[in-house]
Amino acid sequence: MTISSQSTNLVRNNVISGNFYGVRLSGSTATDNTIRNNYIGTDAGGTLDKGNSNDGIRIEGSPNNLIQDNTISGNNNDGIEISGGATNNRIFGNHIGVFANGSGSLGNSANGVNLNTASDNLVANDNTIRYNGGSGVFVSGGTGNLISENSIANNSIIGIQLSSGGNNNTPAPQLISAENGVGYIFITGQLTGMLPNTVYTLEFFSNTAPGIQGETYIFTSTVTTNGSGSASFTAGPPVSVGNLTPITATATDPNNNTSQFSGAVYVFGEAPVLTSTPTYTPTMTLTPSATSNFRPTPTYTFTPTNTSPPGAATNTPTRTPTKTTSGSGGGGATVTVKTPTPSRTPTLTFTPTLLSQYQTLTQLATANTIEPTATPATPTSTLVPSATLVPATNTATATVPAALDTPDAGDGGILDGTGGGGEGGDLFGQLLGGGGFSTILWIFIGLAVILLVVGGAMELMRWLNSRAD
Ligand SMILES: [Ca+2]
Ligand SMILES: [Ca+2]
Repeated sequence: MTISSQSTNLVRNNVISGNFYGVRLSGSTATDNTIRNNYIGTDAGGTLDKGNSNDGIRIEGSPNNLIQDNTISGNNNDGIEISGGATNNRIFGNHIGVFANGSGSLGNSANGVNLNTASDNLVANDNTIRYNGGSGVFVSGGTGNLISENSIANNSIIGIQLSSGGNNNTPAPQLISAENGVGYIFITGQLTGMLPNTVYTLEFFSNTAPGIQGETYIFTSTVTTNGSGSASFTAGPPVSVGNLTPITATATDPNNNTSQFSGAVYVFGEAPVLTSTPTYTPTMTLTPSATSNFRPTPTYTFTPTNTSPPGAATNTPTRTPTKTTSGSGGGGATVTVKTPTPSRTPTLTFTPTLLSQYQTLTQLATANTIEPTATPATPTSTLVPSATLVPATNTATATVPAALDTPDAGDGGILDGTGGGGEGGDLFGQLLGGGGFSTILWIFIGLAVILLVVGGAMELMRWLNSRAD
């Protein structure tokens, strides 16, 4: 079938097989045609190779056409070739190189899609491009061809091949690692040789087999290059895949120049469990304002900033702010500062007064004055010093003179050395020692008797001598 220089045709629900080209659009005025839901190169069951002997669909310089939801398999050249500078053609949701049901190998002999000096076309939105004899998508010479969110695998060369400046030969990302997390994979990589200071869209794919292809689209993120056209990136696609799953990626610049697929990295091991670490910025507000005799309860507000890596679960901060106040008072005493809680909330009461019709406006205003009936509670905070004063221990010893002997009822006050009724003894007894008094007394008495006897004897002898004269 050839549509030459004709527009707005609809080719739908046909089996177009066994021809030279399946469908051929030719000329710049062959625009706005739609080719939808046809089997091109297969049998009516969509599983047998009844390929056209050249391309399944060939567009030669014709812009703005839509190729959607077709099965284009088994053709003996490219599945689709767009050439001659054709622009703005859209290739959406086709099965290229597989059975009509999307699985099974029924490749076209050359590329799945061949963008041959064609620019600004779209190969996007869930095309399946597999088992073709060349590359999945071959871009040669044109630019701005967006290749996005397709399933591209099992093609004989590579998934996306840029040639002859196609898509400006945008370099593929370089994946460095992919680790398995819980419900996500953690990918690191870098861009080099890209446009400086440019935002690139990264698309990530998982694969069931190694290769430079992209079988299952899983994630999109963006990264901005520096002034040297380089950037490092991390990504955390929230998907679960098995260990050793090959991961690949593409990069697309803002002008829709999509790169080739990167080489694969293999998901390995288990990434650390990513937990967010919220950063708290505490602020304290006092409502109402504190006064000299009223200290309101502080109200704390925490503003969390989640710093989770991409793909990690977002934690909800649950921390309850606390406040600890301590300090010291004068003299080293420890002071506990108590924060009061207002025990009463001022309320307003309003008691309307029934007015007579003769009251003035002034009276009316006075009668309806709203007065608060409660006042803020007396503050309950006190400064409680816990230090106590401990008197010093007095260690001086006083010398107390002994009491003089005093008369007592036991001995009538005589200085006889004996105590009366528990007295320790009179002065005479004390000087002499109470225990030796009677012995000394008796010595005196003995001496006196001796003196008396001697004296008497001398007087007797004098008398006897005088008689003898
Ligand atoms: Ca064939
Ligand atoms: Ca071709």
